[in-house]
Amino acid sequence: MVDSVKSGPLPRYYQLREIIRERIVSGAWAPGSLIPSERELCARYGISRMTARQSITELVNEGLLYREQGKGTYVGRPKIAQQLLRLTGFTEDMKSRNQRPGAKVLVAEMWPADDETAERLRIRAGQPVYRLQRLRLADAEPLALETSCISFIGCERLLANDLERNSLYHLLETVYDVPPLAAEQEVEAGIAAEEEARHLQVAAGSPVLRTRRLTTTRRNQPIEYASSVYRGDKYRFFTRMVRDHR
Ligand code: 16G
Repeated sequence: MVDSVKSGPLPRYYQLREIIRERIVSGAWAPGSLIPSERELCARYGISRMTARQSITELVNEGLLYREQGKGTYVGRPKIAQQLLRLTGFTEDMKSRNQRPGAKVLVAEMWPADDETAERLRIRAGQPVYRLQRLRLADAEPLALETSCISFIGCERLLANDLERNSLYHLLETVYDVPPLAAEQEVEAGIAAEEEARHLQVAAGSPVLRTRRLTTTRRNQPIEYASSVYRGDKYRFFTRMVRDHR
């Protein structure tokens, strides 16, 4: 392991950056731990403050480190990658990561669909849909706020289900015979509004990822239109693309 910064063809900031990266990747510096201050790094490696700052800034930009005002610089936690290859629900995603899925129901009601929801679900505006808003947790930590509008004949029976302890997708599949089979999803960047921030336990204005998902069942029939807000510091979306043969 290289542990000193030398003069030579490699810029000093680059050498220090790679030393720090190695500490993180090898696990010597654990996620969430405080790293040495710029001053300590300068003394330890005989480099200037500017050089130390540049190395840290680059790793902050990569997401490997994060700064906390007035406290210092910490090792980042790896983000949760939601794959966009198979249609899965939150419970399934968390179980496959060996994390404990959780939900807090904020709203569960029959709600007259607004124009956008009605259009996506191919129903008339004002027609009642089952509307569920949940705070989703992984190992008791808040990760996302999800609002799902569900529409199928008899969807009001969902009012009797406990959606804190049950997976919505599992119920749709096993109890209601409207299995989620496919979905279209879009993701965009945003910032947390005050109430969203309060639920997600981040500062208002923090970066979030906003998603919209239209889920269909057999015969391409729409059953769910969901809009969700994911913590930008916890989530990334992952997809895989293959180029057409031409
Ligand atoms: C996912 C879906 C959400 C769905 C939920 C079901 C997105 C953007 N959202 O989080 O639409 O309602 O899973 O989860 O991915 P459950 O089966 O655990 O209740």
